[in-house]
Amino acid sequence: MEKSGEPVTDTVNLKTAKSEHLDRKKAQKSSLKNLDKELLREMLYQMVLGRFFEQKCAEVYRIGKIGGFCHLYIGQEAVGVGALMALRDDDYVITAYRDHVQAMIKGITPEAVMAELYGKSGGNVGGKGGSMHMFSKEKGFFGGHGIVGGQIGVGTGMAYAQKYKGTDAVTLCFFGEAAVNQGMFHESLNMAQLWKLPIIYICENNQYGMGTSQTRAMSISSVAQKAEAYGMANEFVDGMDVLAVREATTRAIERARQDGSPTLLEIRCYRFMGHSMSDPGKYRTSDEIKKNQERDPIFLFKESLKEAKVFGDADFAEIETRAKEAVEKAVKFADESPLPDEKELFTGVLA
Ligand SMILES: Cc1ncc(C[n+]2csc(CCOP(=O)(O)OP(=O)(O)O)c2C)c(N)n1
Repeated sequence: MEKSGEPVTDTVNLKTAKSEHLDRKKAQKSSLKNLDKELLREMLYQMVLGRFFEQKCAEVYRIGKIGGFCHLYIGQEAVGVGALMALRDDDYVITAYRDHVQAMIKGITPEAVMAELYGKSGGNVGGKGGSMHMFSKEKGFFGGHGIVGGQIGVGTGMAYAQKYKGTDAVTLCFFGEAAVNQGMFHESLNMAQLWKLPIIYICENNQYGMGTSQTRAMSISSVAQKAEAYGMANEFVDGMDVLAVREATTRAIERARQDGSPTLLEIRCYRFMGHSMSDPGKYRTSDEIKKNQERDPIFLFKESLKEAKVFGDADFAEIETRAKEAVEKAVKFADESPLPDEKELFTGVLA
C-alpha cells in the first residue's frame, strides 16, 4: 500500500535497480546492433533538433517574438522520438499542448512550426493556432490540445475510425499524468478495450501537473496499473532511454496492428524547464532538477552509441551542426513570413 505523500522514486529497491540496470545495458547493446545505423543517426538528430528548437523558442519568446502560452519539451525528447519514430507514415498522432517537437517528428517542418509559434501565415495552421495547436491532416498529426485529457477521447475516436475503415493503421495518443485523473481517460480506456481499438495511450509522466507533484494528486503511484481495471495491456517504461521507449512502443504497435488491442504505456520522464514559459518553478529544488539532468536522454543515448562504437565525436558534431542550421533556417523563415491576411479572421470559423 502506498503512503500518501511518499516520493515515487523512493520506492525503488537498490539491489533490484542495479540488476535491472545491467539487464538494460545488455538489451541496449542488442537493440543497437539490430537497428539500422541511419535510423539511429536520424533518432539522435531528431532529439538534438528538438532540444535546440525549444532552446531557441525560449530565446525568441523572451524578446517577444512568440506570444501566449508556450510549453517546452526539453528533457522529454526520448519519449517523442522513441515512440513516434516507431510509426508508419499513415499512422495517427494526437497530443496535448507540449506539441512542437512531436509535430516535427511526425513530419511538419521546423519552419512551419516556428512560423506557427510566431502567429505568421507560413505556420502549419496559418498562424491561427499558435504553440498549443500544431496540426496537419496530411501528416496524420491531429493536434495540439489545450484541454487536459480532452485529446484522449478524440484519439479514441480516431482509432475507431481506423478500425471502421478496415485499415491496420494505429493511433498514438499522448497525455500527461495529470490527465489520468480526468473521467475522459477512464471512459476512453474502457471503450478501447471493449471495442478492441488500435490505440496506444502514452502517459508522459514527467511527475508534475503544473506545480503539483504526482504524489500530491494521485492515490497510487503507478499509472500503468490503472489499465488493469480495464483488462488492458500495459507497460512502465524509462522515458530517459530512447531505445526502451522505441521497444515498448513497437510491441504495443504490433499488438494493435495484429488484433486491434490497445495498450497503456506509462513513460516516466522529467521536464527540465518550467511548466510553461511563465512558470518560475518554485515547487522543485535545484537538487532534484540537477539529479534528473544527470540522466539527460540525449547524453545517455550518445553515451550508449559511443560505447557500442556506432558513432564518434565527429558524427555528434555533424548532427549538432545540421540541427543548429535547421533551427536558424526556421527562425529566418518565421521572421520573414507575413502576418495572416485580415480576411483570415473569417475563415475556419464555425458559426
Ligand atoms: C480540463 C483542464 N483543467 C485544467 C487545465 C489547466 N492546466 C493546464 S496544464 C495543466 C497540468 C497538466 O499536467 P500534465 O497533464 O501532467 O501534463 P504536462 O504539462 O506535465 O505535460 C493544468 C491543470 C486545463 N488546461 N484543462
